[in-house]
Amino acid sequence: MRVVLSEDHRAHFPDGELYEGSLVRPFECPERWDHVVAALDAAGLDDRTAPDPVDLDRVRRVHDPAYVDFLEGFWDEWVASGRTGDAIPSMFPVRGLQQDRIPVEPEGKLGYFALAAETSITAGTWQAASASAAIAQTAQRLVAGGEPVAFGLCRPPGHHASADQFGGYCFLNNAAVAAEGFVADGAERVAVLDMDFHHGNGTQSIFWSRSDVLFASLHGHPEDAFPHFLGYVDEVGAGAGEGFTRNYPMRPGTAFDEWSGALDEACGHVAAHRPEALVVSLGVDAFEHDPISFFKLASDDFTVVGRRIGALGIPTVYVMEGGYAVDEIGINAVNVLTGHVS
Ligand code: SP5
Ligand code: ZN
Repeated sequence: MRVVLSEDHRAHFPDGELYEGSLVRPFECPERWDHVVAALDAAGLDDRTAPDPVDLDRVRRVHDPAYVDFLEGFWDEWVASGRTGDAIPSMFPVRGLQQDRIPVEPEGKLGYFALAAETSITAGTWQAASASAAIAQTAQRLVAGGEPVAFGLCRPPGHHASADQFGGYCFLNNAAVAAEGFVADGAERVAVLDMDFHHGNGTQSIFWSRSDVLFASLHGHPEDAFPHFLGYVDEVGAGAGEGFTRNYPMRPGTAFDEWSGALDEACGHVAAHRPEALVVSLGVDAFEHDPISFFKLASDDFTVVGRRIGALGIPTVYVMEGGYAVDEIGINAVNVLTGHVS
């Protein structure tokens, strides 16, 4: 299996994450990447490729140009305005406020493009986020070129990022970039299967009104879990996209027997779509010991997940998303990959 990865991710590591009233060391940390690489090594998955330079024209097919410009240039604006600490959003264009003017003042601009306050922008955020999108693009290109499966070791993750908002540790939506890459290359039908513990609100919103890209997500119920405001079962898409979004919210304590039933249903929808390519948002925070999540999947269960997805027989790009039990993130992610090809 081809693996695409880059050291550029290290450029993004905020000083703190706003968590339950404190600034804590971010759960989404660079060692996550190291543990995945170590597990890839141990499994003999050593066919490694560096990403090609990011193709921003293709990124702009799923993200607003003004948002891409914001991500690229904001740190310099922040510093030029006299700020010295990481850029933490704190005020948002919520109900009753205007959404049709982009503030010029950096604190306003930051909040305009943010959906959560736990995610900061730092000096290296654009370097890491654009490299992460480039990894997804390169993995997509490999599969479009005939590879049956490729793994993009993306960091930072992407599935919470919408067309014009960052948050949930995400900046550019790597899965959406990969899926749209297949469309740009001529695919008529693509599917995104999101197995991260958290609902992929960004990916869902990007493809909400479209029938060509099916989106299916398994996640903690929004009544119980981040991102709180999306991911209910009655969200099925709109207009031409009606029926092409499928959500499987599950309750605290959900173990593999129930979770795998939802996976089977989601895979049924994926197969019925007859996609030419599949993108998997590979979060492994459904793991039983994840520090911020509440499902009960064991490490061995992830092998079964990969086998189930591999059995679809669809050319597949895996992109790394969440997973915060750092010591086990590698084995859990690699179990999915080895399951896929077994
Ligand atoms: C990509 C990804 O997995 N992003 C997740 C972002 C979650 N950020 C907010 C976390 C808030 C967690 N609250 C859980 C309380 C458990 N005691
Ligand atoms: Zn997650």
